[in-house]
Amino acid sequence: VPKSAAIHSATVSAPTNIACIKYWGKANTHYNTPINSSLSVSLDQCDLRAVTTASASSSFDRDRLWLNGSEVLDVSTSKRFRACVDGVRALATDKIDPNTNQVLVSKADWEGMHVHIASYNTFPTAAGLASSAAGYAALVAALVQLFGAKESYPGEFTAIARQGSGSACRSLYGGFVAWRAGGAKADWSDSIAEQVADESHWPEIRAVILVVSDAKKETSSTDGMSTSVNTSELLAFRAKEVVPKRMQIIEKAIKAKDFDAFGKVTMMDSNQFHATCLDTYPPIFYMNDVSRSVVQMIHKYNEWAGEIRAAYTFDAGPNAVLYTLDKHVVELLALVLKYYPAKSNDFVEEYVSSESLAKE
Ligand code: 2P0
Repeated sequence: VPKSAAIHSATVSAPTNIACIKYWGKANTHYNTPINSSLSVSLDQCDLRAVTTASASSSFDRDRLWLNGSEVLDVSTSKRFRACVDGVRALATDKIDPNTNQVLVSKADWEGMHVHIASYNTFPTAAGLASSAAGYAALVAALVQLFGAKESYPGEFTAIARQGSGSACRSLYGGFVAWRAGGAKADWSDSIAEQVADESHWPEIRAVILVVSDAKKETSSTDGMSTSVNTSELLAFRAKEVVPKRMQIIEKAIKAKDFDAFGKVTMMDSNQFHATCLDTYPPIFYMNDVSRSVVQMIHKYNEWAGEIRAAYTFDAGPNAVLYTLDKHVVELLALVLKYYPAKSNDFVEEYVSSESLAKE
C-alpha cells in the first residue's frame, strides 16, 4: 500500500452511564454546558456499550459515519460530529514507527485526512438508555487512539465529548463520575468530567435495568431541556439550590459506601427531575404507569426491609434502572419477576390493588 493510501484505524468501546444526580438544562448551547453539575455510574461491567472504529486516510474523499450499519448522511456538517472530530484532531501527535523511530504520520498529515467512523450499539438506541452518551464517548475515545491525541489540560477529552452530547463526557471514565458544571472560564474549559471513585471502589453495587419500552422517545433530551429552561421555575431553583447540596451528599455516600444515603438521594433526584418535566410548559412525560408502579414497588420493598435495599432512577424515557447491592440482587429480582411476570400490562392493576407486598 503506498503511504498516501494507507488506512489508519482504532477500535474502542465505551459504556453507557446512568445519572444519579441528573443533568437537565443547558447554560450555554454553543459549548453544550449544563446549568448544574451531575453524577453518574458507568455501566462498564455489562453489555450496554458503543463499539466504534475510527479510520483516517488521505484516500478518503469525505468524512463518513455509519451507525449500526446504516450510513448517516451529511454527517460532516453536523455541529456535534465536527466538534468531536476537529476537537480531537487538534490534539493529534506524530505517529512514530517504534522500530525505526521514523515519523509514519505527522500531525500535519492527520490534518489533511478525512475520517470514516463505524459505530455499533449493543442496546436500543434513543430509548432513554443513554445511547448518545456511549456513542459520543466511544467516538472521542476512538479518535484519541487513532490520532495519538494528548490533552493540554486534564479533562480536555471530556470537554470535547461533552460537545457531542452532554452526558457523554461522563462515559469516558469508569466507576462513579461527576460532571462539574464549570462556567468560571469564558470558554467553558472547566466544564469537564472527573472520576469520583473508580470501578474497583464499590464492587458490590449492581444495576438492574427494567426495559419498560424500547421505543424511540417522543421528546428528545435536547428539545425537552430547552423547553424546561425556558418555562420551569422549579428547574432554575433545582439547579441553584438543590443540586449543589446533593452533589456533596452523594459524593460522600459513594466514598463511604453508604448505600442508604446513595439510594435515597438517587431516588429523590430522579423524582425531582421528572417533577421539572411536569413543571415544563407544555409538560413532558417520560415516565408511564408501569414506571410509576416500579417506584411504588421499590418503596414498599424498602419499607418492608426497614432499610434502603434498592433505589430506582429514570432518565428521559420510561425504563427503570434499579441500583442495589449484590447481597440483595436475588431478592430484588424475585420481586421484579413476581410483579412483572410477562409482557403484559395486567400486573399494573394487580399491583396497584394489592396490599400484599409487605406480607410477602
Ligand atoms: C443525565 N439526561 O444526566 C440526564 C438525565 C437525561 C435525563 O443527559 O443535548 O443526551 O446531547 O447534551 O446528554 C440526556 O441528555 O443531551 C441526559 P445533549 P443528553 O444523564
